[in-house]
Amino acid sequence: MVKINQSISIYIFILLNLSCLLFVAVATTTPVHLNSEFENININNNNNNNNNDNNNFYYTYDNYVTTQYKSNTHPLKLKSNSDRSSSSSSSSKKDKPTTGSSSDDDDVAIFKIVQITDTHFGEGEGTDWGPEQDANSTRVMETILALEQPDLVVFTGDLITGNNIINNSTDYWKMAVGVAMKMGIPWATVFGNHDDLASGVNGTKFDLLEYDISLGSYSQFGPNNIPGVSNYYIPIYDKWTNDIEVVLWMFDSGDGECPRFPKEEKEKEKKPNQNQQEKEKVEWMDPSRITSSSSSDNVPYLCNFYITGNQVLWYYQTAKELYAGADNLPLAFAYFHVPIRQYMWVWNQQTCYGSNNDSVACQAVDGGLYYAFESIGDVKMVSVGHNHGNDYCGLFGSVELCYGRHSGYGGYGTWERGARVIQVTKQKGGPISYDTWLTFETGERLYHQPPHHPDPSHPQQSCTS
Ligand SMILES: *[C@@H]1O[C@H](CO)[C@@H](O)[C@H](O)[C@H]1NC(C)=O
Ligand SMILES: *[C@@H]1O[C@H](CO)[C@@H](O)[C@H](O)[C@H]1NC(C)=O
Ligand SMILES: *[C@@H]1O[C@H](CO)[C@@H](O)[C@H](O)[C@H]1NC(C)=O
Ligand SMILES: *[C@@H]1O[C@H](CO)[C@@H](O)[C@H](O)[C@H]1NC(C)=O
Ligand SMILES: CC(=O)N[C@H]1CO[C@H](CO)[C@@H](O)[C@@H]1O
Repeated sequence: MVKINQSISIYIFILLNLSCLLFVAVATTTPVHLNSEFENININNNNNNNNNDNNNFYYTYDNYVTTQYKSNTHPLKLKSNSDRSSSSSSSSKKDKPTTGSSSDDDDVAIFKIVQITDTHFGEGEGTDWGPEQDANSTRVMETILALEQPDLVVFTGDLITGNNIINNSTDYWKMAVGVAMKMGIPWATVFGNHDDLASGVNGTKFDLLEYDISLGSYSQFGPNNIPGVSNYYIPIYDKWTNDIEVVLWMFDSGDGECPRFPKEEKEKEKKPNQNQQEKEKVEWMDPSRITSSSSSDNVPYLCNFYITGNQVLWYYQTAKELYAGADNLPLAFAYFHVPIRQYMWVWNQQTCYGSNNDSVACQAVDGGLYYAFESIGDVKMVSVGHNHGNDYCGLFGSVELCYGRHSGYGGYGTWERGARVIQVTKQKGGPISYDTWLTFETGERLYHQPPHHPDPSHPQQSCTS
């Protein structure tokens, strides 16, 4: 690993906090090189005898894209009730609240997403309570997915507790996504901080994503040269025009282990009392240490401990390209695991809806994602996991920041398990809108979460860890 010295770390920190300014630069200059995190990192150094850290390398995201793993490409589309009843006889209309009041089933199309978060399968491997806990999490998903019959399930991280798993991470991964898989419901995943900490084989993020894709998911490998692995987007198409109506932006919020390092390798790198400064750096990965079975893919992935400026730049540029020439921006949502710090600010400053029974354990550094959302203007709602006691939504600027609902019996907390649902509704030729609610394992739905007004005497000052 290349050591980034402290002065450079501070420099990086300052640059990242100037991300607003960087976006102004992004908007006005081409080509774009946001290289601050990668200065003094020599990407092509496979030769250990030539360990020169001082070659500047300008790293742009569009150099390398992993293509050998074929995600599910069957297009996801908004569907009308008649599309549903012809494809599935069990789907009952009364379970699907619609915002439209159209008398014609074919004039309204809907897309429903259930967010499952923090199931923590495998937490109790080798215990007597572990299998029961996992069976409980499976039951929660079975209940909620049978009730909601969504068009997509998004898993927002901590599907497994990798750090407690000895050998078979992929088996637990399959338990997590298996309910959706068995029910024939499309699914996609992003990583949390516990998904890649397993010992032994098949436990790295790279392995898990490869496995997830092999099972038929809509997950994708992000570009190889931006930090993290699960950085991608999913387009959802209009039923009538085939235009992209909805975009889901998926981000790898990092932490845990590095994408391709098994735990044993990474343990050697860990220092006691890893301080904030060290956490803020982006680490280099030496391809010679990759032990994944997929090491034929010759470009490494980088570690990350938050959503970095380069991931933000990837979003910004990809969105610009995707939307170039479009009359209207699609409606977009973003999913990731660890909240950005605007979650803390929105609870401090705005009336929010729902509970904050944890503090907000937000990302230690702001890579500028929120400002990029505002700048592009497509993302109207973000939903995360990570803090099991939190399920609130609050409007910060023009972006609704929401938590999902702890879905698993794994992980801390005994708050009633549930899931957040987002339902998009479009009238034929008309506007598109969305609703969100919580559905619990009891089958109850909560459409209007209780308001919480800001308490200026007790603001949360910084992200808890
Ligand atoms: C499993 O769920 C049942 C019913 O909610 C509960 O009583 C039990 O304690 C749970 N067991 C574990 C290990 O989570
Ligand atoms: C894990 O795998 C290793 C090597 O394949 C094996 O020696 C060990 O017995 C396994 N442990 C468990 C708990 O299955
Ligand atoms: C690792 O994954 C491969 C391919 O998915 C599988 O054949 C193998 O059994 C897995 N190994 C373990 C120990 O789970
Ligand atoms: C994973 O391995 C452990 C230890 O061998 C075993 O007890 C457990 O049943 C396995 N889990 C699955 C899902 O196969
Ligand atoms: C167990 C617990 O602390 N519950 C609280 C969670 O947050 C809601 C909303 O702020 C409170 O009403 C609960 O008492």
